[in-house]
Amino acid sequence: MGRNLIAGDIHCHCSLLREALDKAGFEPERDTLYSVGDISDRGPEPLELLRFLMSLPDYRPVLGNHDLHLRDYLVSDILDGEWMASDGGADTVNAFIRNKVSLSERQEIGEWLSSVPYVRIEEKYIIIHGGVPKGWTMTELELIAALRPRPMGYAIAEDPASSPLWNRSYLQSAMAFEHGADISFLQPPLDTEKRVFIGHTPLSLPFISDIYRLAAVDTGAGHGKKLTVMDMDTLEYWQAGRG
Ligand SMILES: [Mn+2]
Repeated sequence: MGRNLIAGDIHCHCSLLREALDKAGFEPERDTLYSVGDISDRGPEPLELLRFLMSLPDYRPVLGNHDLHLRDYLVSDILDGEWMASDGGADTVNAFIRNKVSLSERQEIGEWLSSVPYVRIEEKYIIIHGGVPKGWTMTELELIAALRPRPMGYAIAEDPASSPLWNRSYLQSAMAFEHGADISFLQPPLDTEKRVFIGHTPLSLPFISDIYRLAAVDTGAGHGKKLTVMDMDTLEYWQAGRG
């Protein structure tokens, strides 16, 4: 049996990912790699990263908010203004143009991104980009896990299906609890034995809460800091990058 590893928000840092995976002793033919979303934007190697991830025998991502923008560009030619101006979209789009990515590869990547779920629920793990929205139970998460993003999914900004990609309240509650807040004032832990893995919120170190069954693994690779790869069972982790 191979190991199950999960990467934090990669943000086009293919070299950092490969360095962290090397440190972890990742064996692509044996191990499974998960990621918490936001593979897109901000980093230097968008095409290299997409090609590497799509070549892995067992890669299991979820969508991040940045990935929805890239997917909408590749599938529907939607160039969201805010994404282009301030979220790294312009560099990502330029990389596709500069690298003369063929129409067929562009379609292939778009279709592949369209197959990536918002939420992934497995026997021992739940993987979500942002977190569990307030008031949501396993029932809502299971419904969203069965959905695939609709065409122009990002353009429908109020689409409740995308709210787990943006949520931060679950992490904030878990952190407040670990700092001594009374749990009765906080968003309660999800009623599950599964471990919840999230990204989206850059932290200086991975954050673990046993009460919330939570592991937050974004350590800011998209902001010039570190990329974390974590063993999903032992919670041991390896990092690459500065910061
Ligand atoms: Mn994000």
